[in-house]
Amino acid sequence: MKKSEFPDPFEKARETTGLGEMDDQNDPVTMLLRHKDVRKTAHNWKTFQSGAAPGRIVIPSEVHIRDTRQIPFEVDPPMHKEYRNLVEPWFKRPLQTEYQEKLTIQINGLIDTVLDKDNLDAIGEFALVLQSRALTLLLNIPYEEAQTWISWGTHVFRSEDTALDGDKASILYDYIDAEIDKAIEYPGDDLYSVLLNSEVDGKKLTKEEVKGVMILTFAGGRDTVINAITNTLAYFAEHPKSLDRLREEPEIIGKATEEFIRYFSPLTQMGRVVTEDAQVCEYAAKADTRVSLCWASANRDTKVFENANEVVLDRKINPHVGFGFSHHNCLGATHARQIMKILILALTKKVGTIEIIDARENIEELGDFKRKVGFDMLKIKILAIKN
Ligand code: EMZ
Repeated sequence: MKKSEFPDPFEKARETTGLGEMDDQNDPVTMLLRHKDVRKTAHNWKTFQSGAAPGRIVIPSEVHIRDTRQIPFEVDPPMHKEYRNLVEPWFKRPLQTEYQEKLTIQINGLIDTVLDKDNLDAIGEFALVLQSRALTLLLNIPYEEAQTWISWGTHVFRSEDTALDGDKASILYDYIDAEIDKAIEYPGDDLYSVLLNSEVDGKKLTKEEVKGVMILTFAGGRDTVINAITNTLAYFAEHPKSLDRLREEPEIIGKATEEFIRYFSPLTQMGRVVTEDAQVCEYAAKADTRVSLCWASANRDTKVFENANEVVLDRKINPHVGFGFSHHNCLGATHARQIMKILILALTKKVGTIEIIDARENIEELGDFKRKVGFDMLKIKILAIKN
C-alpha cells in the first residue's frame, strides 16, 4: 500500500447496517456511518445534543481531563447562535488579503528553510511549525509566541503513549489563564482582549467563557491541521504528476483543497449525547447514550461520491463533511482552507518533487475499526524546483 493511501475501514459496516460500535471509558459510542444519517443527525440538536457535560461529545471523551466548556462547540441553540455570531467575524479574517499575504510570507519562508534538507521531519520541523506560526495570525498576537506552542508537540490533550494526558492539558489551561490575565491588565487587539470586551445577551463574557473559546481555538485546529499538512506532503511525494497538474492549473487549487479534506478527513468523528429515546435509520438510540457523526465514513459514502476512495483533484460536486455539518460546522475552516491553499500554491512554485524516506502511520483504534488518520513519523526530502 502506498504511504499516502488512506483506506476506508468503514465500507462494509456502512453498507450493511450503517452503524459501528466502540467502547470509550465505559461510555460506549454508536457510530453513524452514512452520509445521510450523519447530516440528518447533525441538524437535530434537540435530540442529539452538543451541550452535554464538557468533553463528553469528544471521542475519546475528555470528561475526566477538563471542566471548561468549549465555546461555541459544546453549546446548543439558541445560545450557540449568540456565541457563534460573536466569534464568526473574527474567524473569517483569513478571507482578508492582508491576512493571506502574511500567511503566504510565513509559508514561503518555512519552505525555503527546509528545501533540499535531508531527513526532514515533516511533522515536527514542518507541519507543527506551520500550524503554530499561522495560529499567531488567527489570534493576532506576535509571531514569536509560536515558539512556545511548538514546544508543546502535536496534540495538546494527548501524548505519545497516553490517549488522554491530564498533565499536558494543564499546561494549556494554565497558559490560557495567564494570557487572559495579561489581556485584562494590558488590553490589545488580540483575540483574548476582543473576547474579554465582548458581550453576549447584554453581559460581558466571563473569564471562563473566554477560556472556553481559547481552548477550542488551540485544541480543535491542532492535530487536524497538522495531519492535513503532513498527509498532503505524503500525497504529493507519491503523486508527482498531481503536483505538476496543480502547477499548470492553479485555478483548481480550491477544489483540490476540498478534495484533500474529504479524502483525509482529519477529524474522524464527533459525538452527540442523546436526550430522549430516538431512532436513527434502524437504530434505536437510548436517552443519555452517545452516538457519533463519523465524518470520515460519510466522506467515502459511494451513494454520494463517485470513486470515493480516489483523490479527484478537481472533483466537481463535493458535499464532504470534513469540516462537520450544520450549525456546528468548523469555526476554523476559513483559516484551515487558507493554510491548505497557500501551502499547495507555494509547493507548486518552489518544489520539484518530494521523497519519502521513512514513515510510521498513526492508526486510531475505534472498536471494530482501525483508521489511519495521519503519521506518527514522516521523514521526507523536499527537492527544490529546477528552473
Ligand atoms: C475539541 C475538538 C474540537 C477537543 C472540532 O474538534 O478537537 C479535539 O482535538 C480536542 O481534543 O477538546 O477541541
